[in-house]
Amino acid sequence: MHSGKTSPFSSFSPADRRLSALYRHLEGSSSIAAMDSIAAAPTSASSAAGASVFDHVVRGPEDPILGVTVAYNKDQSPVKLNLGVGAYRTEEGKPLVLNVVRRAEQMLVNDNSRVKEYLPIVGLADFNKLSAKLILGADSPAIQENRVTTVQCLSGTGSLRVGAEFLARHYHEHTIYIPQPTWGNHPKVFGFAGLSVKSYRYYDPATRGLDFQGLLEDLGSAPSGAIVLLHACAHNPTGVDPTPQQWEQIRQLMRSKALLPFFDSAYQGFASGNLDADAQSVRIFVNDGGECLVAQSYAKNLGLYGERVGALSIVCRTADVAGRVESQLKLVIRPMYSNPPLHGASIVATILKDRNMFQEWTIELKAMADRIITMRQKLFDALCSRGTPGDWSHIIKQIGMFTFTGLNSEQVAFMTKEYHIYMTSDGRISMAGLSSKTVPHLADAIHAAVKRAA
Ligand code: KET
Repeated sequence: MHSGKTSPFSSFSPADRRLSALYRHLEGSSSIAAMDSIAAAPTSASSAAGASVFDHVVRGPEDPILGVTVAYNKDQSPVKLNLGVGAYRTEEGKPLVLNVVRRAEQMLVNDNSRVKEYLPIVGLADFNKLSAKLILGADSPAIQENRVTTVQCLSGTGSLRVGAEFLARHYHEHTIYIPQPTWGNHPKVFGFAGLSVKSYRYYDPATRGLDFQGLLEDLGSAPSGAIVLLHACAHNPTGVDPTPQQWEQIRQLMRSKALLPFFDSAYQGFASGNLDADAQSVRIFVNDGGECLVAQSYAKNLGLYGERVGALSIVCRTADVAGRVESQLKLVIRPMYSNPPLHGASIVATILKDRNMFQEWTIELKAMADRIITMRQKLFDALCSRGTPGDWSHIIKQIGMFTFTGLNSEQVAFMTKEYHIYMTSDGRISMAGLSSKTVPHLADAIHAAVKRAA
């Protein structure tokens, strides 16, 4: 929870408001180092010839997630293992391009009628329609009533950011509640957009499960109208999701207090292997007729990481409101990046619009989800067979791409130094980066780290 202290930024330009919001969020947190590099001011104008006008710039820290890959790439060890970033690897440890994606790309390349003109500001129309259908369901009343506006954005992150910028400009309440813990980029995405970031209790380290009581209490005492960030499924980093009954209770509480849901859907299909099942949380909120925002990413479920394909949908009360909201989203997007890239969205639209290709995708997606589940079992078994102290059943209970191991930052540092295993310092491991061959190495490392501390 954050205190109400005032920030050092006293003027009111939009840039200052953003810095101020970010300052309030970072204050007292370990990310304060990041702030240093923003707040440092030049001590004097560079007068000497050759001195850089950027001499005052302080080196910023590496990103807590993407920086793990930077460190991994520098390691020369043949046994090194990257379990940091959430990126799917095959049993051979290689990145995977889905067959259905290769097929779609081939079709696009062979189609000589295709040109490279700019897309509209809101992106590819087909892609937007199909993305809304994918997350809300083909029979969604909100879609049928034309009260959803969808804009193509730069993957999940860009969709969150565009949504945040829109809310900062056009929504009356500027406080957003994010789960504790959450994806490390959330506070920065929302803070830099000018929103004030607070957290709600989510994970209970004692049970390694949901702190449902804490969640209800914190959302129950949030100011009416506040924005609430919800992970649609496969919560990152904990792998802990509310049950359908708990979702229903969250919905009732949020609607009774007019809290605005902002769903982050980065793992649709990865939690259960089923696209519809993983969209249930969003659908129960949309089916009650209320409003919400949804950021979708195709990075993981279609393996389109570097293509940066995603969508922001805003579900409104009426078609008229949705039309006006879209007109304002265009004004947010145009000065940011003008319009989104064509290739990735064309791949997605090609697959979503063809029944056979869609079917092929669901099979490949299920195979990825199943391989991750198999890795959970193998790691759990490997720790049991080593007699590693502690209860490791959370490895098989948690869902999605990650296991939140409960290992502390010292144990993680030990595993990196002695075993060349790379992961985020909060003890999260990407199960998608693991293979049958590398499970024993990871289990040895965890075993040694735990025994060492005992
Ligand atoms: N939301 C969540 C919850 C999330 O885990 C990620 C990515 C994103 C959004 C953004 O994904 P995009 O590539 O912009 O579509 N998470 C992984 C990668 C990263 O940190 O960028 C990760 O946690 O490893």
